[in-house]
Amino acid sequence: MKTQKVVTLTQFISEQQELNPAATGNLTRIFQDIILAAKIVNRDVRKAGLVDILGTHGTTNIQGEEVKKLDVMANEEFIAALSLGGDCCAIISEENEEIIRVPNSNRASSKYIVAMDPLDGSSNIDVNASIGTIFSIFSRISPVSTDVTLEDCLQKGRNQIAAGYIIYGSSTMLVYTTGQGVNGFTLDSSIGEFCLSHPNITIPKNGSIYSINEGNSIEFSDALNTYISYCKESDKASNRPYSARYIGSFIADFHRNLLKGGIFIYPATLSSPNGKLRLMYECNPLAFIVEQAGGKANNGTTNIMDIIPKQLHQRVPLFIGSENMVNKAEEICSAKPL
Ligand code: P6P
Repeated sequence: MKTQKVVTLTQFISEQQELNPAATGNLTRIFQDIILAAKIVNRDVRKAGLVDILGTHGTTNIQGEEVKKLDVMANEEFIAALSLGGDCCAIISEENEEIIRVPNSNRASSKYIVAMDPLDGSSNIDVNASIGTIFSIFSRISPVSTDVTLEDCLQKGRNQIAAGYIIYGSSTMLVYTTGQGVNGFTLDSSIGEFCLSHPNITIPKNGSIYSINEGNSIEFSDALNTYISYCKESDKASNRPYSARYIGSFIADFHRNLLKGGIFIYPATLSSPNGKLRLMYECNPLAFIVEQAGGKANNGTTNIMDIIPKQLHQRVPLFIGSENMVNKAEEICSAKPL
């Protein structure tokens, strides 16, 4: 019987590094830091169901250790791994208001900045729905011998060197791009390795899934409600009516649509005119991934990765997924009212 060659994420990244003559190994080491933290967070997320046995957050467990909220724990694990690795000079995290400048990182190799949402969708943990970590990596602009500046951090998505996410679902997967396509790796806990399971992921140009919280439709623009009605019309030639799928965990909705085709929308609403999702560490990284997979991401009119950030935790409206579906949504949403 022909044995399938297992390619681990570590091997895959090393091979990618060898193909790039300019590579110095720093990015490879950053990925190793991320992989380590991902395995630790995965271990603790998998125990979340035992919280009544292990104690709820804010208490101490049977070992007398403080039980932390999982998103706090995840944040601490990724910051620790990236700080100890020595190749990251600064971290932007959804859990931290200010830039986390990594001390002693003025070494020549510490040129990378990581923006992350350490555990997105954490409110879904109690109901055992999939959650995820999202990360974006780019190079600092200022010289390594100086302190990292806000300008180093407020770079548009086009400047990303790499982006990825870990989804803690029925299996744990890490999906990433460095601009050479998108590849997915599934954690084999029996050997403690992420193994290549989804090579060269591409998103179908068309899909039949739309993902939006229609509970907020009273606050949507008339044009967006027109698009939602379009999704519900019967037209076999365009696979309509589409199926509504909305888990309330961005990573889970995005990952399903990436593999099957579809559109995810978190739009501007009357109470949240900039939507809910964050540009730097939710929208930009997944826009990079979806575009590398042949899809599209905009704020309704402008490509997400062309938006110049003004604040670290800036929110933007988001339309992301199959190219033709995002284009159709843009066409209907930007049509002049009759
Ligand atoms: P709503 C989770 O809290 C999150 O940040 C995303 O993961 C998810 O897509 C969105 O919020 C859900 O928001 O307003 O529909 O509950």
